[in-house]
Amino acid sequence: MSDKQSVSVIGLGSMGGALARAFLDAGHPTTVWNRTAAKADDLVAAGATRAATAGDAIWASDLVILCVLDYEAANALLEPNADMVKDRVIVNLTNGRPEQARRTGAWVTARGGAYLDGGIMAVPSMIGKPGAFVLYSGSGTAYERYEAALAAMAAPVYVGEDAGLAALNDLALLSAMYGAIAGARHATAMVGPERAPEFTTSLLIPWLRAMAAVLEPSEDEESPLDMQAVGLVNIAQGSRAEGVDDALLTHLLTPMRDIIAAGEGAVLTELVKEIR
Ligand code: FVH
Repeated sequence: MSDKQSVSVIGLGSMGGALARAFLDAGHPTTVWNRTAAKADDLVAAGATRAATAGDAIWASDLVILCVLDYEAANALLEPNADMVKDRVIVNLTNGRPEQARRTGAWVTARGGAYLDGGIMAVPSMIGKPGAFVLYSGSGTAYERYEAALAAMAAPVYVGEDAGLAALNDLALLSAMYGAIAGARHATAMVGPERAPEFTTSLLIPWLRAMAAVLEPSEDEESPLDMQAVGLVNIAQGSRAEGVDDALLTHLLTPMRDIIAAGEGAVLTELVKEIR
């Protein structure tokens, strides 16, 4: 008999499978269910209990983790099982928008359950390891009760009672990630495929790590916008010279122009004309 809380994991894709494995590894009695049943086989061989239906999985544990493709799938799994949700803590780690989280949260709460929405800030191979974290929002009482169990997956970070807050923060962080990755891909395209691997390891990764520090709020203006505009134009023109599309950068000139229009607009307007 384990003294760890029982948990059910519904959805055993790349991420859900990793989450279920982390609970098993941490010693939690774990019940699993997936639409395509075969995806549960390895977990069952490792000690998980297979539920015959999603409803059985919800019924099996007080703590229920839901991790499927989208909210349409998540809601379609919950709604036919409305009677099972009472007294359960539903932790929905499916990616979605704040209003979707609030709607599903209200639905669960209206049926006597507690709801936590989550945003997983990790890829499956990071689950159960340092560096991974999951944002949670919704019932503070449920969060406090299950915080230790949730830590089996990744470091838990609670962002507030409004169920939509985890999704909001998740989408904002993902936006930063996609912007950074797009910029990094642009950079490797500029140096070309031959130099890209060495460039990535010895220059790009250390540079991005170091530059994360400039995101810290600061009163100092070390890098005036006008100077940055000149730099951006040079990057865009340098990209073109290497045969790399510059659209990723030129669209940044428009908000920059708007921001400095009052003071140093004249210089920037000329630069923007030059690049367009
Ligand atoms: N993998 C990642 O890198 C990211 C990291 C951050 C968080 N995301 C989100 O996690 C959710 C699940 O993603 P996933 O990686 O597990 O995705 P898949 O491997 O494609 O598995 C999808 C699971 O969803 C099940 N499913 C889809 N539609 C339905 C449905 N109508 N009814 C029941 N289940 C459904 C699917 O079942 P099956 O195809 O195996 O039968 C998988 O279990 C997602 O929100 C990411 O944004 C992952």
